[in-house]
Amino acid sequence: MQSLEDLLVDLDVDAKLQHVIHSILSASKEISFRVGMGAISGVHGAAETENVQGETQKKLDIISNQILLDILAKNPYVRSVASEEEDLPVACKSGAPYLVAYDPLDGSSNIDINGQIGTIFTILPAKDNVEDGAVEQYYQTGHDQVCAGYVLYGPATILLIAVQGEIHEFTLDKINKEFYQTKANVSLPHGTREFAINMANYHYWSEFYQKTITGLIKPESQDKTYNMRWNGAMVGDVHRVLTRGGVFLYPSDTKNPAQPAKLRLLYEAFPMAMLVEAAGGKANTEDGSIMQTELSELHQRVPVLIGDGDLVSRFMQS
Ligand code: P6P
Repeated sequence: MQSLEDLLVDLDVDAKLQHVIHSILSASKEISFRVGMGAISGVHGAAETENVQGETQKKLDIISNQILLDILAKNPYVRSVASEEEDLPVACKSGAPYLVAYDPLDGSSNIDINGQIGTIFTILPAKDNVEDGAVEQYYQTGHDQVCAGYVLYGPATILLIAVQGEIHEFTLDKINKEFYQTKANVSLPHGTREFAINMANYHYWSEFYQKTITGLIKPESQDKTYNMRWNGAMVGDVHRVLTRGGVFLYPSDTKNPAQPAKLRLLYEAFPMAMLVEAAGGKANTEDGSIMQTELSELHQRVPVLIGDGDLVSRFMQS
């Protein structure tokens, strides 16, 4: 089986970008170990702090964020890092070519129930006409990403990475701590009748969404109805969509008028959009392509419709 190192060389990925990718994955191996130890490592439960999102931070959120920060701050090719757990970007190596943005532990409410959680990351080119640590470094579009991926901490630790227009799956050998390719050129299966959405928000959706979801589950004819899955962690739901098809939806809602959308554009929607489009799927906000959307605020939130193109189109209100 091919190692990640060999794949990056075969794809002629810029050597400095390879170095940044290896730093992120080195951190993910440490996070995978900590997560795998569960409560024994004393990292379950909530910390006494809130992040910029106003969410109570889990101890493992903070630990994972610090592991990534420590490693990336030492990488000579990283100019700045942005994290879900940091209010502002952290300036690293002045003049370095790349930015890294990540959600260190997506789905952290699943930690204490031994559910799926994961690290989602994206790598963007740094800008020379902007201060190294400025938020404006990240005011780019999804198409500007040079690499994106996630590391899913489940029964296996699995990496999905999109780079040079390709998307590949790797699995961590926990004995020799190397990632080996387990799926080349991942392709999203089409026609799967499965959707992921938090149905508890039903009464806060637009009428269009209510009708469209009802249309999927109303038993007009048994072979036309859909099944539902909801993981509570985007990383787990998107991995299922990339593996067996279907669609993941987090539409806007009126539950909290101050926050109509939940998922973050920079370190959730952008990387997942790059992965899913590389696999032949579609990734939209309610206004259009995620990859064509330009970030205008570091922790900006957007509605997300991602997966099988036919299903994504069905949820786009023309
Ligand atoms: P809900 C996790 O906190 C997250 O950001 C995504 O990973 C996940 O899909 C969503 O929020 C879960 O939201 O409505 O189930 O709490």
